[in-house]
Amino acid sequence: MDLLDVESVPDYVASLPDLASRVGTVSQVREVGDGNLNLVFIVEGSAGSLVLKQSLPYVRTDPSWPMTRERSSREAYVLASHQAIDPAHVPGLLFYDETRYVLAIEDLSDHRVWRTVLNERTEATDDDELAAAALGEYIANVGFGTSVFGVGSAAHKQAVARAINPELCEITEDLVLTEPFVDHDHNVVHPSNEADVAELAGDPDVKHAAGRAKFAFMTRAESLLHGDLHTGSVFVRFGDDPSVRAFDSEFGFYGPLGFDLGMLWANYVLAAARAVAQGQDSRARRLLGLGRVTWGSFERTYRDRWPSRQDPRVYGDAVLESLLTQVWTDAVTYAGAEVARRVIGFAKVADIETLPEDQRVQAARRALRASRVLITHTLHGRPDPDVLADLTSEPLG
Ligand code: SR1
Ligand code: MG
Repeated sequence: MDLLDVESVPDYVASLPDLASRVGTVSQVREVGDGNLNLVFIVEGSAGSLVLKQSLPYVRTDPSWPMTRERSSREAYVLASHQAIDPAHVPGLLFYDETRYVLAIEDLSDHRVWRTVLNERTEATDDDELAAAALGEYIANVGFGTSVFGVGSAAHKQAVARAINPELCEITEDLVLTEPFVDHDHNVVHPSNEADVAELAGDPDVKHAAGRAKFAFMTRAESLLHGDLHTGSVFVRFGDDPSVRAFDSEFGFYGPLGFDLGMLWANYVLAAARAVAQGQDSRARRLLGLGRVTWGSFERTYRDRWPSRQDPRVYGDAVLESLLTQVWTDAVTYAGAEVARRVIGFAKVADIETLPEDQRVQAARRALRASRVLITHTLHGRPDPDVLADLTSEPLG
């Protein structure tokens, strides 16, 4: 096995002239991977620093689960494509080693993972609105820029073929869009939340909406998505020189544009569920309002780009309006599914899991009820733009 470790990283860097000149003499290597899948090393040296990310052939948190290492190639492709369109909102890709599945990425150690920051907070702050707005810009920029509107027919078809990611898409199809709504070994909740899960999974509208969302995910190749855009996939640096970067795009593929928005909204809901459980009601309302902030900047950015679209002959303004309605509708539904799976399924979130037991049960209940509202919301008519306005006001049984 060619896996890197802290001892072998200095020789690896030295063997690659571009990386060696960027780092100089290696002084420190730290393995900092804390996700479900990969090894991540921060490499510091006399001339600078970088990050090496190497895929393992299995799920890091469950080594009995094999996982294709080709996901690194997919991440390199998505990162390079998004970097070409919106370099301000992704880390720089410095190099990709396709034989050892290693990405060399700009070191963003002066940033922090947004989820960690959110979980530490006790007070609302404008910083979170800043991050939410930046991500709306990112989703719109890359969503438009990789679509038929951005690149035209032939280039879009070639890119759809180039970016297929069947194994990781199947994980999302299973973990996000199927398992939370059926009986599955991955589903584990606190006994006090079992009735909440039964309420959600027992609603035929929930299963109907999940099925429609899964079908759209599997068939609608609209834009090159990040594919896993939760708050743990976002680096933030606040203060005088703010910066917001979406990283970890190994789940990227061409799919429905509303998916990335929905993943993000869901994680705002989870952060809000935590805040309510901690008695931070007004902060929770601000967190729920982040959905609208992200949508607002997404819509503004997308509308700004629309005049530059390819083939305006039939892609007129009426198409833009119905497209935006479709994206909103999809996003609300995907948000519902993502909330459910983060509470019920294999990949839970620290927002809920790190709470004391009684708060955890309350937060999970709140989140599952929000999930049901979100996922079924668009089944029977036009989506209500205020669906995310105040899920906190619902009393808990
Ligand atoms: C087996 S991978 C589980 C989850 O981790 C990733 O970050 C994705 O969210 C995936 O669903
Ligand atoms: Mg990840």
